Amino acid sequence: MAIVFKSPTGDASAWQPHFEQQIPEQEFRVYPDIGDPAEIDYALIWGKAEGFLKTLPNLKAVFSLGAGVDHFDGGAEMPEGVPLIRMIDKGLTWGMTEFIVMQVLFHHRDMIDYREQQKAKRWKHQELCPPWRRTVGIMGLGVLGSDAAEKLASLRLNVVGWSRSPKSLEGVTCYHGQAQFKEFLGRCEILVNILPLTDATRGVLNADLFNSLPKGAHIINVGRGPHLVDEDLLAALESGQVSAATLDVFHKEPLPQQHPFWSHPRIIVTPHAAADTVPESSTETIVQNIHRLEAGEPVEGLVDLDRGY
Ligand code: NDP
Ligand code: OXD
Repeated sequence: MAIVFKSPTGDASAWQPHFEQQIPEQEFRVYPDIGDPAEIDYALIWGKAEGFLKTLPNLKAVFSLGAGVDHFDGGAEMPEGVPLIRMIDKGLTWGMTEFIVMQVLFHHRDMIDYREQQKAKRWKHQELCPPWRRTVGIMGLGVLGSDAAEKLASLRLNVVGWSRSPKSLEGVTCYHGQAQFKEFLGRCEILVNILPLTDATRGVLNADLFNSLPKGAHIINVGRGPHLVDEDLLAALESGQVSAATLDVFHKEPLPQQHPFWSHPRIIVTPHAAADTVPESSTETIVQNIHRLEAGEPVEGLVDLDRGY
């Protein structure tokens, strides 16, 4: 019985001791040294699986090492009948909330202007906006978006959120579905995108969306690069419809050297660093799910491959 770890960026040695301690009956193997493929029960995957999963004849489940599962190409990588389970990890959730809160406050408190003013050695006090007069919108009220929304609401910001199905969150006005999308957007002075990348959400951050926001809105994209139509954002910044943006994710990562986002004065670029899965805490959730699977119980974070998240 063995678990195989495959990730182009993750450090297997950071995970191995936690698996060996928490589930010693499963040998921890690191791709490509997988031994006999027939002995592999579970796969821990980040990045493209590149056909590997279909070479494991007795695979019981696949665990994504991240919350996003877009790298599984809509399930094309998955062997028939094997469940795909996404990452739900308190370390990842709290890390994402930290990043979103930090960036929302950065935009709310005019830091992008102060950054430019400092470069020009200009002393100018921007007019303060009390938090209850600032509306922040969160697109995606799942595990990550809902935690961030509630924490932002606790700072007395006026928080609205949007999801596919109806939600009820303390201190947050919740909208759902296409029918309520425009009404939601019309309120968002700072808009955070934390949607999963699916056929339904690709390109959602486009000219039409920007034009539906209050003039001068700020954008924070921590979902995925292909949510954003890059040239539409540049045009919206040029016209002043969008005032500034924080971008953590990109169509191509690393962001190519010649990309205009790097040097744009109104864009903050971070290298897909908003939040990381924490091996220590996430091993616990994976192991709990393995025990649930073995007991025939429902798992947490089961991906609906038709829906794409
Ligand atoms: P969840 O599956 O828990 O939540 C997804 C949310 O998006 C749900 O509220 C869902 O609605 C909503 N949603 C999905 N499709 C639509 C749609 N078509 N219209 C409206 N709402 C929709 O995901 P997580 O919160 O765990 O993660 C979200 C994403 O964050 C990941 O997929 C990943 O891309 C990104 N991420 C980025 C990181 C970074 O470092 N930048 C780190 C980790 C994750 P409903 O609740 O109704 O299903
Ligand atoms: C994730 C990510 O999806 O880190 O977890 O992007």
